Parts: sequence; structure tokens; C-alpha cells
Amino acid sequence: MTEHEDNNAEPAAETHSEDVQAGPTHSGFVALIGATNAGKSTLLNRLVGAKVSIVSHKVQTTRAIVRGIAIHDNAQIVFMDTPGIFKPRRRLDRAMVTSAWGGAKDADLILLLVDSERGIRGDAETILEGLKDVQQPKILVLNKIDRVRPEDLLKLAARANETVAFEQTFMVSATTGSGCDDLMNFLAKRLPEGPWYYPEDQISDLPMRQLAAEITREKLFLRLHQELPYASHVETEKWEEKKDGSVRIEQVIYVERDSQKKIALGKNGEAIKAISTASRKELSEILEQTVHLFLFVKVRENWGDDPERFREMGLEFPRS
Ligand SMILES: Nc1nc2c(ncn2[C@@H]2O[C@H](COP(=O)(O)OP(=O)(O)OP(=O)(O)O)[C@@H](O)[C@H]2O)c(=O)[nH]1
Ligand SMILES: [Mg+2]
Repeated sequence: MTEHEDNNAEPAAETHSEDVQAGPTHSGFVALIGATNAGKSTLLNRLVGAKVSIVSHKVQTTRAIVRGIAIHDNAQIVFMDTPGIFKPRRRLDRAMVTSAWGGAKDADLILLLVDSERGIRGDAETILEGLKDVQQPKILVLNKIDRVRPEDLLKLAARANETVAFEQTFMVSATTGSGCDDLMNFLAKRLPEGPWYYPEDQISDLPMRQLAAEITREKLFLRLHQELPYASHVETEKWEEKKDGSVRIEQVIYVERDSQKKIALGKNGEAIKAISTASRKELSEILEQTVHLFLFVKVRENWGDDPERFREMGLEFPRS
């Protein structure tokens, strides 16, 4: 951090406070990587100050890179939320993990997020090892500090820093916001000087149609269990702005088998109704307009091997 401290070395006597604020802009891409469920999407939303990426208690919620844009002091920080890294089995898994590492390699800075309650084992350990070969500056972020004792945090920080040369270690709680200001202050200074990449009021690069599909997928992850969330995929098919200021949105939930369709619909359509209500409510809040949401469940065997679905999600289609 020391090489950046001279940014403050302005000739104070001649500088008005507005001039200091107007100083050089900083900008850059910051990848959030980590094991699945570490809290990457929760932290992204916290740092951006808006819901940009969906969150659930289940693993493998995020499937493709989602950019969330924050402005802090003179810096525009473009966070890249990535899918959690885990041992892939299906084609979709492989695409998700490739996308996560790709995100890291495209970033100016990498934040490794660790669930401090879970510690460094399994996937987190594999990622730590993998980070040794990544060139960019790396920052360690221990998340979920609301769930652990301080002495355990210190042990965890020491253990991670033994393996990878992290520039800094931060301890945060994405849900309470604790430690997040320090992290933002650091990032704003640490990113290189340069013009902003996005207009000032833009908070995400995800088109509304896709965010809307993601919101429905989140409700589905929260409501349905076992293999179903992983066997399903949501697409927005129709988006019609009405004269009365409301919007009609039609979405399709793709599942792989007829038996899954039955579960997604639920007894007397209860499951789909609950998903639809929850999604519509949140979409109305985000869009600030009345939303008429229509969900259809369709069986599409092997959607997980269909290149078109991957393109739709913003993922590369793995050849094998
Ligand atoms: N107690 C606590 N829970 C947290 C914190 N951050 C995230 N969580 C919870 O951890 C779970 C996973 O959060 P996500 O943000 O979806 O995790 P992720 O790393 O994006 O997961 P994937 O997209 O599946 O890789 C959710 O239930 C969050 O509410 C935190 O700081 N404290
Ligand atoms: Mg996520």
C-alpha cells in the first residue's frame, strides 16, 4: 500500500477541498473469487449497495460472472462476482469454474473470499493453491466474521498468508457490513489511476431481462430442494411495457425431466405460485413499477448440454 500513499502528498496550502475531491480518478476490475457459499454475491451487493447478484444458502447459486459497479471517493470499482469454485462434475459445472478463474485472470485485483466459519479446507484449499499461479495482486477477505471468534480469525489469516503472498487481509461480515468500509477505502486507493469505465449511475452490466430471470432463479433456489435447483434454468422470454405503466414479464423455467416439472409446479401449483409471488414482489421493488409475472415450466432434456443455454447465461460452452 505504501507506494500509493504519496497520492495524498498534495501541496495542502494551495489546494481547496473541492480540488482534492476532484483529484485523479481511479478505476479497475476487482474479482471476487472463492469457494461456493463463501458469501461473494452477498458481499458484492453490500459493496455496490444494491441487489445485483442473487444469493442463497445453497451452494452453486451464481452461474456466470456478474459485474457490480461501485463508486467510492474518486474511484469506480467494478466488482466481478464469480461462480464459486468447486470440483466440477457436469458440463455446466465445468463452465462455471472456468468462468470463475477466467474472471480472476481478467481482473486488476483479486479478492479471495473465505468463509471463516468453514475455514480453509476442501475447495477453499484448492483455490488457495491455484492462486499461487495467478499473477495479479491478491487480497484476502475473511467473511462471516459475525460467526467466529477473533482468535480463530487470526489463525485463519496466518494460515492463508503462509500459502499465498496476500497484499492485505481484511475481516468482514457481508451481512452486517462490518469491515466493509475499510475494504472499500483500500480498494479505492489501490486501483490504478484512470478514467471510469461506466456511466456514473450504472450499477450493473446485467440486462434487466437477465436480472429478472436471476431473481426468479433465486426464489426457486430458496423454495425447491435437492437436485431441482441444479436441474433448472430460467429465461425471460417476453417483456412488454404496458400503457398503464406496468410491465408484463413472461419467463420459462427449464427442467430436465417430467418428474421435476411436477415438483416445480407443486401440489395444486403451490410451488410455482409461491416462486412467482416472491419474484414478482422483488421485481416490482427493483423496477419501481407494477409487474405482471407469468412463469411457465418446460421440460427440456439435456438443457445442460445445449450450447444456446450456455450462451444465454454468458458462459463458454465446454467442448466436452
Ligand atoms: N452469517 C453470515 N452469513 C453470510 C455472510 N455473507 C454471506 N452469508 C450467507 O452465506 C450464504 C451464501 O451466500 P452467497 O452470497 O450466495 O455466497 P456465494 O459465495 O455467492 O455462493 P455461490 O454463488 O454459490 O458460489 C447465504 O445464506 C448468505 O446469507 C456473512 O457475512 N455472515
Ligand atoms: Mg454467488
